[in-house]
Parts: sequence; C-alpha cells; structure tokens
Amino acid sequence: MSKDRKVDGNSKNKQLEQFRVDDRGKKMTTNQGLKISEDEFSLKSGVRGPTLMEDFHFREKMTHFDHERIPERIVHARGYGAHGEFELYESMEKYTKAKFLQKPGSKTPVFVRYSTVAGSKGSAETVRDVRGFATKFYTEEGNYDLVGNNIPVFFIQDAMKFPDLIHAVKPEPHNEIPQAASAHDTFWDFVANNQETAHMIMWHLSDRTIPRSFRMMEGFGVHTFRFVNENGNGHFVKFHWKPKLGVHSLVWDEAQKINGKDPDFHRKDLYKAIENGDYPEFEFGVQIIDEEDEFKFDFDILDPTKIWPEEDVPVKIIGKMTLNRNVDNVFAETEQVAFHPGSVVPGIDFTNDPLLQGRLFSYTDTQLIRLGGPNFHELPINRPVCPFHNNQRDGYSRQTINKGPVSYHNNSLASNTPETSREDEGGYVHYQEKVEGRKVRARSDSFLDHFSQATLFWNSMSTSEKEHIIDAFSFELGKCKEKSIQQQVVDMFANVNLEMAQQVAANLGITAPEHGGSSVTKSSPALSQENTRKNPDTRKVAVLITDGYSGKEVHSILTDLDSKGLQPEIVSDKLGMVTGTEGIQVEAQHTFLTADSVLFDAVYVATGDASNQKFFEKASYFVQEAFSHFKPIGATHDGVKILQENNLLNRLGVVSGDTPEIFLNEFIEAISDHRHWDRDVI
Ligand code: HDE
Repeated sequence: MSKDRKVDGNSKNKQLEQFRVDDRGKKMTTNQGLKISEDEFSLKSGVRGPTLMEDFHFREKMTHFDHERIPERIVHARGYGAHGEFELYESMEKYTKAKFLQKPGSKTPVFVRYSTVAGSKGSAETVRDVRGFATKFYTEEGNYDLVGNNIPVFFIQDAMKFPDLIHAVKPEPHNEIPQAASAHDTFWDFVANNQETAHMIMWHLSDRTIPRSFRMMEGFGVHTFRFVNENGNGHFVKFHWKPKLGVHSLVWDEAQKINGKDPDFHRKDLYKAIENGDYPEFEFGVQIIDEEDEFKFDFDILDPTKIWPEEDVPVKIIGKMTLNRNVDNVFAETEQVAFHPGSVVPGIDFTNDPLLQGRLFSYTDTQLIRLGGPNFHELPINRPVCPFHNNQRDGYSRQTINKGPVSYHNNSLASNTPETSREDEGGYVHYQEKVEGRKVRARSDSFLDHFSQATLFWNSMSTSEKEHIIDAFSFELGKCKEKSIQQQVVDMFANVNLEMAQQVAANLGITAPEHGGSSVTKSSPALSQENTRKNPDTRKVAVLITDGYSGKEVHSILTDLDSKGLQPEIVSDKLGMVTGTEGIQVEAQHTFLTADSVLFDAVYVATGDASNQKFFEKASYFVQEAFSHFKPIGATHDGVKILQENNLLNRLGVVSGDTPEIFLNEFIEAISDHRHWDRDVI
C-alpha cells in the first residue's frame, strides 16, 4: 500500500487527512514559515569562530530536538498500533442502545494499540508478558475505548494494589535489572504474598504470554461491564476478541532467541501483514448475564480474577474488526493515542468491579503528564469523529479557537448553549444502580476463592501445555535468588495442583510440598490453545536452497505455497539469484547470517548441489533448531538427504516426498497445525 493513501469512506481517515503533511518536494522553512538558505552550518563569527546567539534557525532546530521525547507510559510502554474498521454482524438492540451496535452491516472506524506491560519503550517484544489489546471505536456518539488485554483475568482485585504490582514486576530499583521480565525476586515475592494472583499466574506462565503474533491473540475486556438498552434495562457483559487465524504461541527458547535476532518481531509482523493486504481480523464476542442471575455462579461475577467459562456462558459473536491501515507516523498516532476505560457511549456502563473503578481514575491522570496538559483530546488521533462542544478552555497547547465571550453554564448570552441533551436525544445517563453500604476499606468475602479457577485453567490444559507451565515456573523461579521466595511460591501453587508444584520443587531442588491439591475437577476446553482455529494463512516458510536445486519442481512448489496464502522466503548461502536445473532462478532474500529458523513458522528444504558442504552444515543446524521448536519441516528432492543425515525423516510433523500434490497438501496441513507438540524432542 502506498503512503499516499486515498481518503476512503472511513470518517476517521477523512479527519486525519486534514492533519497529514507530506514534506517531499517542498522548500525547507523554519516553524515560522521563513525559507531557510543553509541547514548544515551554524552561524559563526568567522569560519573558525564561536556560534552566535542570534542564530535563530540553529536555536529552533536544537530546541525542538531537545524536547522530542515525552514520558513513556508507566505500563504498556512498548506498543504498536494500526487503523481499521469494525463491522457489526448482529444487532444488540435487545441489550444495548449503543448506536454502533444496532444495525447489522454498519461500520465504525477503529484504532488498535497492542503492547507489552512491563518493558520500557525500546524493550524486546517476545518477552513473557501480558499483551495490551486496546481498541478505540470512533463512533458517531463519541469515542468508545475497550482497553483490554490478551488474558481474561487480572493479577489483583482492587486498583489500590496496582502500584504495588507494577513496582514488583518492573526492574528492581536498586540495580534496574531485569528489563521486561517477571523472572525475578520482587515479582514472585509479590505473587506469594498476594494470593489473589494465582489464577492470572497460571495464564502468565502458559503459552498465552508468548504469542506468535498480535494477529494470533485473543483479546478480553477483562471486567464485567453493563449493557443498557433503550428501556433502561441492564445486562452484565464481558467482551472478547477472537482472531480469525486462531490463538498461537512461540516456544520459550524460541521467544528468547527472537528477542536477540529481531527485537521488533511482533510489530514487523503486524506492519508487514497490513502492507501486504493480509488484513488481521478479529471477531467480536459478548458474554451476557441477566441481572437476576448475578448471584447464580460459584464465583462473584464482579471479581476480575474470574472468567465466565465459555461452556457455561457462551460467547456470542456479533461483529468483526479488520485492521487495514498502518499509521503514517508512529509518534503522532501510536504514541500519542490516549485510551481510557471511562470513554463510553450511551448503552455501555460500568459495574462495581473495584479494579475497573480504580482504572476510571488512573488513565486521565497519567495522560495529563504524559501528553503534557489537558488538551490531548485535540490531538488528531484522539479526536472524536463527531462534534464536541463544552465550556472547557485554555491549558497547554490549546488548538481550538473558541469564539465569543461565553465559557460558562448556565448563561443567557449564548442562549444557554452549548446545551445539555436529554436521554432521548443521546445524552449519556448513568445506569441508576441502587447502592448502599457502610464506608469500609475491605474486600468482599465473595472474592476470597483464589484457587478454584486456577485449577480449572490447569485442568483445561493439554499435556504439552501443562509441561510448558511447569517449565515456565521452573525458569521464572529458577531466576530468583531467594530460596524462601521459591518455596513460598511452590507451596502456594500446591493449592492449584499438588503434582505440578511437586515437579517444580524437584526442578528447583527445594522441599516438595506434601499437602495441597484441589477438589475442582471441572475443565473448560475453550481455554486450551489445542482447540483453537487452525489456519495456514500468512505462515512464513523458510526455503533453504542453493545452486543446482531441482528447478521446475521446486519452483512449482514455491508458486503453489504462495498461491495458497503462505509466505515462502528464500534463505541461501549468499544473496542474489540462486540457479536450479533447467536454468530456473529464484532470488534469495536472506542468508544464514541474516535469517534464522526462529523467525519462521516452517522450513522447506529444497537444497541443491550436494557437494556444497558449507550449505549442508548451515541447513542442518537450521532444520535441527526448527525441529526442536516443534515446527513443521518439509523436504523434496535433494533436501530429503539433509533430513536423512539429521535423523529427522518420518518424524512427527516432518513431510517429505517428490510427488508435488501429495507433498504440498501434507506440508500445508502440518503448517496449519502450527506446532507438533507430541514430537520426541530432547
Ligand atoms: Fe491499565 N493502565 N491499569 N490495565 N492498561 C494503563 O494508562 C491501570 C489494567 C491497559 O495502548 C495506563 O495511558 C490501573 C487492566 C492497556 O495506550 C495507566 C489498573 C487492563 C493499556 C493504567 C490497570 C489494562 C493500559 C498507562 C488497575 C486490561 C495500554 C498508560 C486498576 C483490562 C493502553 C496509560 C495503550 C495502560 C492504569 C489494570 C489494560 C497507568 C490503575 C485490568 C491495554 O493509566
């Protein structure tokens, strides 16, 4: 897609167009519009003399540069965004009067920002961490922000503890180590001493926190929100995003290596998919509970450490979001976007979830300092697409020029305008929930069961997913220096599953807990990634090839992979053209120096000249590593020899053979499976 994007019917895109500037082909000026004659040398008294104070051009250029940075987000600093649209499949009229959820087929512009939580703005992307999944819907009734995560529960139950949680997970203050990692003492000390973290920790140590791609993650609103319909009736609601490509993850060893090989792995993946026209799609789902059923469950539906199991409360798919446009400028859009769970539209309201209630305060507060004052709603990315008028005035960097003398309400000079709207005119009216009680600093007893759903999650995992959780526990705690912390955590998680805790204890060489376990036997198949959608679309296949390969046959396999939506990329021992038999050529995009198996979903070994020993060695290392990460591997013609020599022939997820159609079908099926976990890997 070109940078000179056409303005389409998308109202947000149309609005942004007014602010886009293309400097190409223009004369250079100062910010005052003065044409500049010289931009390399400061103004001096003599060619070897001192710089003069009157050099306004130098001063302006340097001053602006000196102020280019703004504070990074205290959490979710490392993020990447894209524009798109939301299309409604099914009217939610019965439950909510939100206009963007009324008419099937209606489209709403959106902006999404994905992020990691703990790392700084420049940290690597495939770290073990929760991912933010924040969506701004630019609706005709104002901006609605669904500021969610890729995990449906949270570490704590009350916003009061958020600063403690974040202090514990961020680098330790005495030495600023480690960056973007939860594998350190203070985080695990927090976990052991705040046992409401148990359920979230099970998710945190699962494959969910090392996603293959932002395009392959679920998203969750986490809290219970409220839908309110035209008649004023309320329903509890939870929000879900379900990726069309399914939910897929990396393996831990691979994730760590990617952080070195390509710290931009996730943003690059998203950016390229959109540039290629492979627009990421997420279906939007709601779980709805009637108000009279509030107390029917064996957990409190307002507790943000609890899910509503999908088998008990089905997720109704009501629409789809498509991300179809990269930003023009990451700072202007992705960095300056300001999300707020309190940005709602009529028909969507809050509940008393104490985590949500605290968030309603925090976001504006942090944005006031991060974006330098109260006018950040005027930044192009944050502006609603509908008109906005009120009596708020002035402040740093005010852009709106409000005319006239009146900036107060009530008034007679402007006929008491801007005027408020009645509910039937679209005025936002809070849901009139009845509340009464004593002022207390306390937690409801209904929030006290910290382990049942942690066990539900464990029970729902496949064998390999369970192994990954045990490995993750052993890694994270293995990085802690304090034995007492390791012991406290293992003892705590004996409440989730005794055997799991015992295995972790054995790996850590500490005392295995003898008592524990849980009476929960229930499981929720929807929680296992094993049951996710399988889809080979956009999977990256490394094609290992050198001169002398079987020209026609390999070429036709590459063409077929491409036409079936996969992305074969040629890796060879040198860049440039690689020549096969019959003089057929392909261009190598990568060498073994610039590419690595961890950056691909699958490997196709096409090989070539068998006497090329250097190629043979590099290719062997490549496939061995891919095999150890459970990736699908395919080989035809001379490539089969490499698999043979490496003892990989006929292993699970390894496909070989010279009959093109059979090979291709089997290979693509192996790629759809994502990883072959039952493979015998040491
Ligand atoms: Fe946030 N969170 N959060 N959070 N959060 C921020 O706001 C906060 C929580 C989430 O891409 C901050 O503008 C508190 C849950 C996302 O710009 C800050 C609590 C969920 C993003 C803040 C939570 C989230 C943020 C930092 C506990 C999932 C990135 C910068 C009560 C439902 C948005 C900013 C973006 C960002 C506070 C817990 C999601 C400090 C106090 C639960 C996706 O205001």
